[in-house]
Order: sequence, then C-alpha cells, then structure tokens
Amino acid sequence: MAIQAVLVPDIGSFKDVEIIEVLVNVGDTIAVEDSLITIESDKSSMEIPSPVAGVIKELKVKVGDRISEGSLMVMMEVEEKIPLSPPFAKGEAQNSPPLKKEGAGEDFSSKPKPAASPQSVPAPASPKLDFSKAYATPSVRKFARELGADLNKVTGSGRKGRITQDDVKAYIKDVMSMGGVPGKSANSGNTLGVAPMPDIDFSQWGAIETVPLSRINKLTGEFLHRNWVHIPHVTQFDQADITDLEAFRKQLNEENAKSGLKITPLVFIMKAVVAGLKAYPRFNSSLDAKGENLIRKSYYNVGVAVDTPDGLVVPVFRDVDKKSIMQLSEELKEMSAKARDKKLKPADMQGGCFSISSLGGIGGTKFTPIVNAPEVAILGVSKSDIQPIWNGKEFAPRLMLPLSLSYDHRVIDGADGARFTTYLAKMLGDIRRLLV
Ligand code: CAO
Repeated sequence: MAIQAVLVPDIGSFKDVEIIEVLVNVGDTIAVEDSLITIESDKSSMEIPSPVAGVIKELKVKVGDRISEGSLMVMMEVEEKIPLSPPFAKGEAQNSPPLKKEGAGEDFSSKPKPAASPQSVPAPASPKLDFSKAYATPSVRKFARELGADLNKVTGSGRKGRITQDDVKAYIKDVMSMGGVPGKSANSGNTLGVAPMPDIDFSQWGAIETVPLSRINKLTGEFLHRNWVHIPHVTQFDQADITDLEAFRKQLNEENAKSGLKITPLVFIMKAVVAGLKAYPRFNSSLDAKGENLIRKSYYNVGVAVDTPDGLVVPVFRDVDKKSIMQLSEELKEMSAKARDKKLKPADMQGGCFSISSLGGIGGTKFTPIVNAPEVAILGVSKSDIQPIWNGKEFAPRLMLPLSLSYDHRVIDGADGARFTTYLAKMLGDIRRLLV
C-alpha cells in the first residue's frame, strides 16, 4: 500500500476554473474513472475522473476552490504508487484504461469527462431518455437515469440554470405528488403513433425571443396532455340561476365588511359540488390503474385551480362537507396566497376527489376543462351575467352562472353528466337545499 497524490490532469483550455462539486469523501473506495470533482468555466462544466483505484485519505480541495492542470485534488491509498502527472495528464498512464465520453462509446483517453452545458453536450446515453439538451453534470445525469427522471423536464436551480441532484429530487417529488411516473411524458415516446411536432426556426420570419417554461408549466403541461390523451372527455354545459345566492352573498359581505374576508361565489359552488358528489357517488370515485374497478371515496376533498404567475396549481381543500362558508372563504384566501407565493407543499395538492376551475372572476361564457386524473370529473365555472329568463309569465332578469362539467366517459355516462349539472343548478338556485 502507498499514498498517492492525485493531480488535475490536462484539462485543455480550462485554467483557474472553479470547483462546483466535490464528488467524494474521505474513506470512499474509488475505482479507476470514478469522478472526483466537477469544475465549471464560463462555457461548460466537466468532471475530473480518478486515474487510479484506491481509498480517499485526504481531500485537498473544496467547493469554490480554483484549479488548473497539476493542482493537487486528493491523497489516495493505492495498491502501488504510479507516476500520474504529467505523464497521466498526457495520456500515457499504463494502468489506466482509456476513458470514454459519456454514452458516446468514443475513446477519450486520459481526458476529463465533459459535463453537459449549452455549448458542450455529450451524446445521449440512453436510447429511451435523450438528455442531450439538458444542462447537468454526468453524475446528475446518471442519478436521473437511475430514477428514470426525464432531465428535459427538470428546471435547473444551479449556476446558469445547471440541474443539480436536488432539482432531480424535487422533480421526482412533484411528479409523484401528482400521481405520475417520472420520465413517462405524454409527449415522449410518441405512443399515439402520430408524427412528432416539427422543430421550427421561427426567426426565419422575424424577431423572436425564447422564454423557458417554468417548472410548473412543464409539469402541468405533462399531466394535462396525459389526461387529455388517456381520458375520453365529454363536457356538459349548463347554467344556474344564482340571483338569490348573489343577494345573500352580498349581504354576508356587507355584514362582514370589517373582517376583511371576502366571500366569493366559489365557496358556495364548492358546497354545491359536495352535495352533488353525495347524490351521485360515481363522481366521487377513481378508476384503479388497470381500469377494472371503481374506488369510491367517503371523503369530500375538492381541488381548486389557482392561477399563479408561474402557471396553474390545484390546492386541495379537505373535508369541504364539514366546513362552513366562512371557513372555506378563509382557507381559499390562505391557499391561493400560498400558491401565488410558491409555498404549497406536495401534500397540499394531493388527495382531491373533484376539481373546480373557476374563471368567473375573469370572463368567458363556457370552456372545456381537462379532467384532473385520477379524479373523474371537473367543473368549469365562467362569469355570471344577467339574462332574460322566462318564468312562465314573462321574461325576468336573472343572474345566470355558466357551468361546464367535463367528465371521464369511461366512468360517467351522458345522462349522469346532465343529472349532475342539473342538480348543481338546483342547489345553487336555492342554497337552502344544501341544508336538506
Ligand atoms: N361570475 C361573476 N363574478 C365572479 C365569479 C363568477 N362566476 N366568480 C368570482 N367572481 C368575482 C368575485 O366575486 C370577485 O368580485 P369582487 O372583487 O367584486 O368581489 C372577483 O370576481 C374576483 O374573484 P377572485 O378570482 O378573486 O376569487 P374567486 O374565489 O372567484 O377565485 C381563485 C379564487 C383562486 C380560484 C382565482 O383567483 C383563480 O386563480 N382563478 C383562475 C383559475 C384558473 O386559471 N383556471 C383555469 C384552469 S384551466 O387552465
């Protein structure tokens, strides 16, 4: 046994570059080619591999240090001391097999392994997941591959947008919390057998700006696409006469003006939805993964889509059946603030039975919301307006609320879809019925 000083080999044009990751610890047993550190220049990052096998005895560098060819990285206990640098650096080390570029199968003798960067991108290592455009070091790529995470969907929080191991973990957590499978994108794999989207250079027709999608945009897009493709959707449109409900809501708001708590139509709609779920339990169910059984739920958790600057999120309001209008208004205020401040935890978005997407504060007459699987139905709400409604004797001005119910036609048939919206309209038309 001997103690070997392991120096930085020839790293080409890299000089006085910063260490952004130390990938080993004292006591680690290292094989030839295992990466020791990652360095990063203005243009790209690369991992420096070990030319020898042994046990790390001492770290001579730390994150933030700057190194060049010949800098001492670690002291290692090795079987037999061999001359490493500069001979190793020049590619002459006899004990070291030729190094390979990640996944490329190309001889890369004695040179450090480049990590991905926008400028320096190794060929994809996996035929299934092409990470060629992701900006991440080989160790993070390896980690992502082991977990089956699609790096193209991960937003990097490291310097210059580099994807770190923590970003991959956060992505996996998000995917799992939304009931998905990491790396299985509805967009990837071309499972529908349709032609892929063309990669178009729009700058040929005029000035353009490329704006990266947020992490939420990417995740939501993936799930919406999956749900749109997998679920046979039908949307049932209806409208509810909320003239009396609005009068009551306004009265409540006047009475509570000092509290600063605003009651919007949405909380009444949440209550009416729960009444609908109780009356039509198939709406409060999920299909099992094989699509052979319906799982019926005896709890009433309602998700509400919240528009945030980074995209759409759906916090879940638990046990809506047990909460008052005031409690729900308070919770809606808290949760939407949390959503907009990016403070929602994965648990806040799990366990929903049915979702509501309310665009009522914005406008529009009707739309087709996408079912938030594994739920089987979602209610879209548009802006109420005064309409002339025939009351048997005359046209009377009534405040009408447009409802758009999308449902999974494998679970709910058209008749039940129409029954559900009719029931909702009845509840909202006379909210005393919610007590019955
Ligand atoms: N018709 C008419 N007015 C309505 C209404 C309706 N259906 N729903 C709400 N309003 C009114 C409210 O009463 C409020 O009026 P005042 O300011 O005069 O009191 C105003 O519109 C704004 O309401 P709000 O949006 O602040 O509150 P909300 O409870 O209706 O909704 C929330 C809360 C978080 C759901 C909403 O802010 C939001 O993010 N909506 C967008 C959801 C979304 O993007 N869905 C799309 C999903 S599909 O891509």
